[in-house]
Amino acid sequence: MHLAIWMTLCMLWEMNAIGVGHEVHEFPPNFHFSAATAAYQVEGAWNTSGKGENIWDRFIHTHPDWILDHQNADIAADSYHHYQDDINALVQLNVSMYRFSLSWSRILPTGDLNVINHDGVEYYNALINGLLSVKIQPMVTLYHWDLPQPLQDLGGWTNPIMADYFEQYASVAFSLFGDRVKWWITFNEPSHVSSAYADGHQFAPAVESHGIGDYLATHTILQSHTRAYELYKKQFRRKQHGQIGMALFSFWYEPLTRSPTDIAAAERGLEFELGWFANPIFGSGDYPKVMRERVDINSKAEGRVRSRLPYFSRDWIKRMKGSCDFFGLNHYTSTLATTGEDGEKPSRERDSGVVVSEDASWPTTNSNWLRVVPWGMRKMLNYIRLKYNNPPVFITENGYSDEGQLNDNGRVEFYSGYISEMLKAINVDGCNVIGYTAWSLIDNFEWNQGYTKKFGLFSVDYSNKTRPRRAKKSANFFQEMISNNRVPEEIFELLRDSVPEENKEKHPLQFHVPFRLWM
Ligand code: PNW
Repeated sequence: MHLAIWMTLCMLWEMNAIGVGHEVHEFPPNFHFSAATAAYQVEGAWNTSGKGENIWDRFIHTHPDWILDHQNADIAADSYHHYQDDINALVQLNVSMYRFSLSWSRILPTGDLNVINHDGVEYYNALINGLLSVKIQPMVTLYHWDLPQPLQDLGGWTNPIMADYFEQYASVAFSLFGDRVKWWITFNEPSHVSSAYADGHQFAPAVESHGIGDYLATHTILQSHTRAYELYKKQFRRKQHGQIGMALFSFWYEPLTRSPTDIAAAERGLEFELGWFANPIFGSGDYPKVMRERVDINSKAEGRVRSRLPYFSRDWIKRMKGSCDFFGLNHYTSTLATTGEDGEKPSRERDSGVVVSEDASWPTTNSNWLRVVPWGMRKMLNYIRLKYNNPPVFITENGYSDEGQLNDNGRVEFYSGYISEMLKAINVDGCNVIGYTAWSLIDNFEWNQGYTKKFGLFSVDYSNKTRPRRAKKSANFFQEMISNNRVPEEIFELLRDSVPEENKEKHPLQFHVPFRLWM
């Protein structure tokens, strides 16, 4: 293109006069807004109407002391009986989608196909039909951490046989609900599922096998996902026209300093957390190269005869590559990265050679792992755009934790900041983000933190038997933002330059390629 024309176009772009056809603080056409929950965290009814026991039921009932407030989720927000109140809350929010998960053991109490629990199936039918009747699309997660206990008794995700069970469970879900469900997520945050086979009693099933159990679990999960994806493609897609993704969790890793070793540490941090799953699915089809090299070397040095990181056959690499229709991203926060040795021996943490820390200036929340770092969202999205060839990204979780007050200014600020940064990633940088999900619709059971951490746009009165839901200030903010299809300009203006100048070239995969959209 002629240089003069090119420069004029660049200028016009910067002035927002051309390009995407809408302003920087506006959402693109057909953007999806959603809010999320997960079965175990909200449903309750843990042993009623034929539901089987899962690993979280077992974990909590045998070790109440492993939960911060010694509470359980036997009743929780009782969505099993009050799902209509959840639907009403979604209507009030004005979202076009609801992300929830199926409880495997509510549908298949033994985990296997020998028993199909009619009441469980009817519960999800009623929820799905209720949503569709008010024009809300269901986005359904098949696995949000609640494995049927009988399958854990066989070794859970470290046993490759689980891929058979998962494929069969997925086939039941597609057959029963796929006529109405068009958005599927196979696994929620598989890195956390696998960590539960490494870190002992943090999460169910509380296996302690760091640097071994977690790598094995991931190996099975990736194959389970791929088999469900292939099954859908072969048997269901032509009729049902749905899409399948995975919801991957990642911190943004910011190099501690500009030194090449810190930049490399940040890259490794991302590869060992996000790339562990994203590289097999959206990249080369295999684990990240740096992971393969480091775990192989460490395993050898430990005198092992095989690498702790299992190998995929060439056939599996081919099958996994491209096995998602969209990239589900659960992003909450950032961390600083430097090179060093940390964590148990052996462990994924130690294999990564990354030592993380927090910047004391980043505002805290009620969860100690979660600090408010809105610009990390923009960097995260741009990293995915550049690393994995700009796939369609659906933000499947993003949210803020406090004590549950209705006047939740901290949450409003969090959402304004993160959503503004997402809009910059879309409208300025050209990231292909197609939807955004708030975690969570309602205050719920926060795993080993019990009810001490609240993420909801709506509060739940746990002292009342009917568990009434009440809109917080953030719910009203959301409702307005969606109705106006934009983040309020005054808020956006404040955040226009929220990436500190000195941070801008810290990472080699930095963004700012504003012309990609229309080239
Ligand atoms: C995610 N961490 O979990 C889950 O998908 C949700 O079920 C959960 O309620 C939500 O985020 C908020 O925590 C996480 O310690 C649990 O870094 C722990 C961490 C991150 C995410």
